[in-house]
Amino acid sequence: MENIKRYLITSALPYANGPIHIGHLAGVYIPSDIYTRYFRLRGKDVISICGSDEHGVPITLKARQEGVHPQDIVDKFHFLNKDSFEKLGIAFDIYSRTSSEIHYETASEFFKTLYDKGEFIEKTSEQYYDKEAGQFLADRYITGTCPHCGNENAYGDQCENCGTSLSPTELINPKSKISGSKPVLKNTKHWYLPLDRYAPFLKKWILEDHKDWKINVYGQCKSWFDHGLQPRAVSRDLDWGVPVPIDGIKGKVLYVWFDAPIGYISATKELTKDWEKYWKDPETKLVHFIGKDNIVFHCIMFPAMLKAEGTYILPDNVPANEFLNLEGDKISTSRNWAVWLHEYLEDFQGKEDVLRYVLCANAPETKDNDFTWKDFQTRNNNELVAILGNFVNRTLVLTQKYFGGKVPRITELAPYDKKTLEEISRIKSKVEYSLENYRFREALKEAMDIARLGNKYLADTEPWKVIKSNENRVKTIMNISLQITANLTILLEPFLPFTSEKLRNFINFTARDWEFIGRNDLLTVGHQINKSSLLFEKIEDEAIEKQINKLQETKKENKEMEYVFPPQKENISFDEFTRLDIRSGIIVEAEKVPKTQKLIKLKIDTGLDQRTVVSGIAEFFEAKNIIGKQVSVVLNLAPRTIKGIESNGMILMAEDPEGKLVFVSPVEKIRNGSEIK
Ligand code: B3M
Ligand code: ZN
Repeated sequence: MENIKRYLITSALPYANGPIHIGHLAGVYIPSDIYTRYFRLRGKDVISICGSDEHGVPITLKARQEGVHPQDIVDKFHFLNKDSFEKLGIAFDIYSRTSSEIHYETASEFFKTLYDKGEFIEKTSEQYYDKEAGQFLADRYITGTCPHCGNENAYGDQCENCGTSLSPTELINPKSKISGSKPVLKNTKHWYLPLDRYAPFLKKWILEDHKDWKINVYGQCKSWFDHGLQPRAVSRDLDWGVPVPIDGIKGKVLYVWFDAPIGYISATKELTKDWEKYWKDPETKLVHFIGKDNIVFHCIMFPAMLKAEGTYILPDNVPANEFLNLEGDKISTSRNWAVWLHEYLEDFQGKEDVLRYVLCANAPETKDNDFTWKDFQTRNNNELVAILGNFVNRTLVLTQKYFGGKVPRITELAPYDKKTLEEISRIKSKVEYSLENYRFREALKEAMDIARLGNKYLADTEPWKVIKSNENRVKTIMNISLQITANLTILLEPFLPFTSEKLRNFINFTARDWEFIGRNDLLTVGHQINKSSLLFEKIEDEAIEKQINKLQETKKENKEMEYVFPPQKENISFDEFTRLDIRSGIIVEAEKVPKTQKLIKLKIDTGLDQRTVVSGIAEFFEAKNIIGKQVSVVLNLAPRTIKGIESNGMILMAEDPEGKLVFVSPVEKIRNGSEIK
């Protein structure tokens, strides 16, 4: 750790228009928290910055849909997300928000500095304007037909059907999402950050000076350079956001991706009066934790802004993760296809570290990965319970049983004992290397190797057998096992802070200094450990089935929502309708038609007669269960022979998108033969 005096760690500011889900956690917040906790344990000067990203079109759209003010939306999710992060042990030093006053001041000042330095290009261009709503339309406020695939619900910036990125003027039959009217093109002035002007600097800074960046990040930046950087608008025609701080300018705000990264700076200002030490001293190491969809903003746009402003440091690394999927499908807020953190905390109280463990072990560090509830259960039961929990439990129980909970004295160290103790330091170095290179999955696995080491040591030395013949030997074995346990409390803290705390209480141990790892005298002879309980409990199938059923329900709801009902048929005249003769009737007999899946032969009392009707409802109804049911019957349908049976008429059924059939019948009992019209 060359001349680094302090660490400034930022985590992507989640949009305050929805809850936090496991994709956010695996991609950004768990790696960031592990990294922060590690350097804190090493006694470094570390600050971890996060907060809500509260501007941007999605928030205004959601507010409009819900008929509330954007501030109501961001207030709801700012506090929900802040609370959820705290409960998961994500230890930010501050969780601020970009609707704060200090952010408005900081972002406005930042913009003004660049504006006064003449860093922006001013450009007037034609943009869609909604005359009815009296406002310009941001890309997401315009829908129309995609010129590439004909999707009629393409957005002004992208067609989600074929993935093509679009500009609003490419849309066929553009419509405003605000008033539904056809927008008109109108001139409007905006300010642009000339990214092309900073390309030479950015290319050298990344492609030459940061070859150490993760390949997925480095590769994406390279492709942006290969395509050539273009000036990027830093203002928008919106009324929700940081107003453009130029005299006489109204109804324009800073583009959300200009103001949000400045949120890191304003949050730091809010946290400490020494904020400039962190943001302007080259001996600060700045690391941005983000998801891959934010790479261009954190590696190109924000560094260009910082460079143009001239007094800030640039990030040392941006270890972006890829995406986490859920049960084989993309996580999606709009389709409610997610495991929401606040719901997890409700359903799995006391199991915060299980989620931290699984999401770290499965983190999409170099490629997209998949979260399944089965894997969640397996890792808890086969790793946390069976390895870590088992080792700790045996160590503590045997120490209580044989030595009344007091740390026994080592009498004589065998070569195997020495080798085991030496292994701890070797593992510690590997964990350090992995953590400092943002390889958190690897670091966690290596940290768990200490629990594997302890488990193997106990299995090999079998103190429960040796106690009968050689108590002194068992004293040595249990002392070493307790030292391993004490090492684990420090080593695991970055990953599993709740478990580490619990374990420290079990062994009545308070040290939290990373440098202590590797020592075999952390617990002195005679030290009294406390009563303990199980570190982890098995997760049973029903807990997992409940979650999987919840997702199945969501899938079904999505299918229903996504289902496009067939359009209305052509109009018919009233005379045509009156030619239909529909009566109320009762099913008096019903029997399945042999050798068919779907058919039931019905005898219906229509009030005029008793007639046979063959109906394709056998997949939904047992013949015997529908006898006596009141139905609506079309009498004057020309007779048809179905499977050799003459069917005279048809009963009315309703069919839903999944093909489920239900009877259509007058809600009250009524005489057979009553006309339905
Ligand atoms: N609000 C996160 C996202 O794209 C975005 C990050 C801002 S960090 C300055 O979901
Ligand atoms: Zn398309």
